[in-house]
Amino acid sequence: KNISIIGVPMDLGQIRRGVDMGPSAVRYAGLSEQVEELGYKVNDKGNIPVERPASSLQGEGLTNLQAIIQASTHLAAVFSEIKQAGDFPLVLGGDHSVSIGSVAAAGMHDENLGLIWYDAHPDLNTEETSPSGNIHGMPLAVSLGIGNQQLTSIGQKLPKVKPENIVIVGARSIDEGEKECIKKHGIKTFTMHDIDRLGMTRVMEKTIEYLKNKTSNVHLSFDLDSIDPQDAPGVGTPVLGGISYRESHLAFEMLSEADIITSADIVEVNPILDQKNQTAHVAVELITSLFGKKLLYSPSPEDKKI
Ligand code: DIR
Ligand code: MN
Ligand code: MN
Ligand code: MN
Repeated sequence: KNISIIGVPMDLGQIRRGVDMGPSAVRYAGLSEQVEELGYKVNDKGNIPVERPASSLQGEGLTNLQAIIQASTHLAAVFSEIKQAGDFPLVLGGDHSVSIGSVAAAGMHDENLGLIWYDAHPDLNTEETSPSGNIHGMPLAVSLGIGNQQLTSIGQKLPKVKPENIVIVGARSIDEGEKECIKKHGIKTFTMHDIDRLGMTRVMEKTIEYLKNKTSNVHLSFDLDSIDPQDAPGVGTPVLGGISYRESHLAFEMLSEADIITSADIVEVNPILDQKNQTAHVAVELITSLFGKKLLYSPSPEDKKI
């Protein structure tokens, strides 16, 4: 019933500065206070140190590779300690490359880890397919054991998650290599088209049903660019036509009712690109829904797995 927060002030997985201030922005929006209000004990473990290389060699393969390996290895160790203590790890990015470390650690504690990738992008690129060389476009591939070997062997050498235990929700900007990867590995993907057609209720029912019986731990990797830029403008790579704030509330409330999520990342919040910290506020609001906040009666954490 305890939530442990770890900040990862890392902006090395992409080129826009400011996302390293994501952990501060989300804390300032009241994360601990709001989660405590629901009855949880919150333990904020502060930030992981992130070394910034003197020069980031953009255009030379994987940008900032060594620094990202270092931070990810550190994050995986802290995440793992939290899991061992039986607590819920909540990681504050940073760009989405931080999920390399969290999924690596979550996967060490469960060979049948489930993973929900709530994002405008599937993040399934490799050095070969990436249009940018930015590692934040690769963490889901890395978690599957695909791509740079130094990245895929963080934590342990095995893939951290099986393709049949992954669900992508909200995708609408998908590179050619990523399309092939989704097809090749049969990764369950609900694009914006599916959300439009089926509605978020059906999409989440299907997601929960797909994961519930074959996994016991499910990690939620929540990239704020999944949300429509009108509701969440403070992100480095906004994509029009996203999931609305209301749809996301519904989605996270349904995940809470199903009681399947056992760890999460909140990534890509960039306060420099934001309007009055709106994106961090949206992140905090949605996370409280994930932890059981209801408009009328919220269940006590004692009644829940997490
Ligand atoms: C793009 C952008 N697919 C890339 N990826 C982003 O650079 O690989 N992921 N923004 O969140
Ligand atoms: Mn992402
Ligand atoms: Mn994204
Ligand atoms: Mn709500």
